[in-house]
Amino acid sequence: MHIGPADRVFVLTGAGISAESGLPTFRGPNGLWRGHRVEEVASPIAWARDARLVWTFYSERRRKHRTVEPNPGHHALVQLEGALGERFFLCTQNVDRLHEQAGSERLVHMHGKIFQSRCERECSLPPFDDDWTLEGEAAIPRCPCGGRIRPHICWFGETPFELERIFAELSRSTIFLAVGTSGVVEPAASFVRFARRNGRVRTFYVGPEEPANAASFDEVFLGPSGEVLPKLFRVEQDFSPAEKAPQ
Ligand code: BJW
Repeated sequence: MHIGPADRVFVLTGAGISAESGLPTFRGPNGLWRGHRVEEVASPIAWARDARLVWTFYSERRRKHRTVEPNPGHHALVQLEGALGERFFLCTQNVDRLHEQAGSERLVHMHGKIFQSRCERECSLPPFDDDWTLEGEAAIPRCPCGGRIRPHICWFGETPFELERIFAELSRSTIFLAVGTSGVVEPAASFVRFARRNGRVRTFYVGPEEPANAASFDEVFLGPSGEVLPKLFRVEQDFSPAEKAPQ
């Protein structure tokens, strides 16, 4: 993929980029959790019905997420950010912290972060860092206002985070790259079509199989992102006059 001096790159990542680090995807062969689809444990309805089940799901994941490390796919995006600076933007649907662990900085988590919690009520308590896990018969912690503490995660039916910034970055991008996402969960699945509205954008997908929205991509690179991404980018640098050799 050629990236020129005037290009701005928007990268959307999904669960697939973390698969090679040992985190299961949602809709793959190991996607069910104790027989539940993600929709059944990641929704306000699930929380209202059985908050302990929801916390059991997120507690298991917190324990697992403490042990995983970034893979070459995450590192390739850090290298690209290093080459492009503010012309690079990364939007992840993932709640893991592997992009940060690899060194990504221009990054937003549109579905939240596994190691953050907040009050279930819209009280004055802001989201906070938290690695509490539900053990045995322990009670779910409560906020000073009396509400129960819940994971700071965007569940089905809730509005994703940072959408204003995401759409602003999409509007000015000239390259849209999606990595390891099945293209079925909205609004992320429509970002590629939104990016295409500016007419001059090139769109790419990386993953082992075609996503549901494959028709919206100019090119699909089939393969695991840890193998494809490190070889994918060819960045043309814009040398300023000061850096050119003296005449
Ligand atoms: C590899 C690989 C390797 C494997 N290398 N790749 C229209 C119709 C019907 C319903 C809706 C609709 N519009 C909106 C909705 C509702 C809903 C929705 O989309 N439902 C669909 C399922 C139909 N959306 C919402 O409710 C969202 N909110 C919303 O729309 O608010 C309204 C609004 C919109 C815009 C503005 C204002 C308001 C919220 C969605 C919340 C999603 N939450 C979850 C769980 C919480 C996070 C967590 O606990 O971790 O987020 S669901 C789950 O899916 C998780 C993921 O981030 C998300 C996406 O999954 P992803 O990443 O695509 O994973 P998989 O497993 O599906 O795919 C993995 C891919 O990796 C596969 O393709 C593999 O091939 C690939 N892969 N190995 C590279 N080595």
